[in-house]
Amino acid sequence: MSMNDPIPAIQARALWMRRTAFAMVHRAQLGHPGGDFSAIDILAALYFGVMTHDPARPDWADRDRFVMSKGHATGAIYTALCAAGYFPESWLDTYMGNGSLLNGHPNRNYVPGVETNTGPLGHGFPVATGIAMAGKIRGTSYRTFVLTGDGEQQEGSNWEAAMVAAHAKLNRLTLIIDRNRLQQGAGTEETSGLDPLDQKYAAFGWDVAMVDGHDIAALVAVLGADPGDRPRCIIANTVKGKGVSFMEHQAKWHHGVPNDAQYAQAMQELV
Ligand SMILES: Cc1ncc(C[n+]2csc(CCOP(=O)(O)OP(=O)(O)O)c2C)c(N)n1
Ligand SMILES: [Mg+2]
Repeated sequence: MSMNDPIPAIQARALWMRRTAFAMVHRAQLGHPGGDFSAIDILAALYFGVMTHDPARPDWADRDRFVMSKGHATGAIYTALCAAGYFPESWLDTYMGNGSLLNGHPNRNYVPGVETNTGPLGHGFPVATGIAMAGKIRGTSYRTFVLTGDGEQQEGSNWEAAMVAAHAKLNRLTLIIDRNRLQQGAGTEETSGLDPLDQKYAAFGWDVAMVDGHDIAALVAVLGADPGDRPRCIIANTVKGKGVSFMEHQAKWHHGVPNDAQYAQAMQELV
């Protein structure tokens, strides 16, 4: 089935995802909330406004595929899959606990809806390229979406995928880059600069678009647009920690976890 909820309904999903992801991180005292919050609007737009998928049939052959290449942001992918109905809410309470199916990085053998295991940065995009190539060879119509971090783009394997995807004209492949300008401990541009990312992908033969990564209507429009004849790269300008004042643009919230007072403050702001 195709999910195309109205924009306010998708915004409500994104709010629930932020609150729920932060509750999971608070309970577990583990996680990557900064990167969860920069990605959540993108995932909400994909799962509830763009992709054709059926939570009752995670292995349906014609489903659109989503690969969460920035696999550390499990608060984002698990809340999206749960909200869509891939698994019950009670699973979220077990996040990163002993024996939980919801590990710190997503495992396709445990979690319905996870397309491929991710966590080692630089792997998801090449795998998604293979998924898109298989679809093209078989003449199928599914689309493949993949989300990488921006720091993740420093891994060389991404550029091998970018070359082959353009060479093979994988027009049903869409790469989204979560351009929050921060990686684990510092800014991307002071670590190993990426700009001008748009010109780099254009030079590799990709269609390139820029979008405000927190504008759900704009995300649904650009992600849902007709694929055209080349692979598409969407640079989503985002804010790491988006939605919580003391977390926004702060590298320390990459894998920072809240104490009780910070958690309470965040819940007051996320309304
Ligand atoms: C190959 C590899 N090296 C290092 C790490 C540890 N690590 C996890 S997240 C991260 C920073 C990622 O930054 P970015 O891609 O910008 O993600 P975001 O800002 O969206 O959280 C690092 C270094 C990893 N998971 N994989
Ligand atoms: Mg980043």
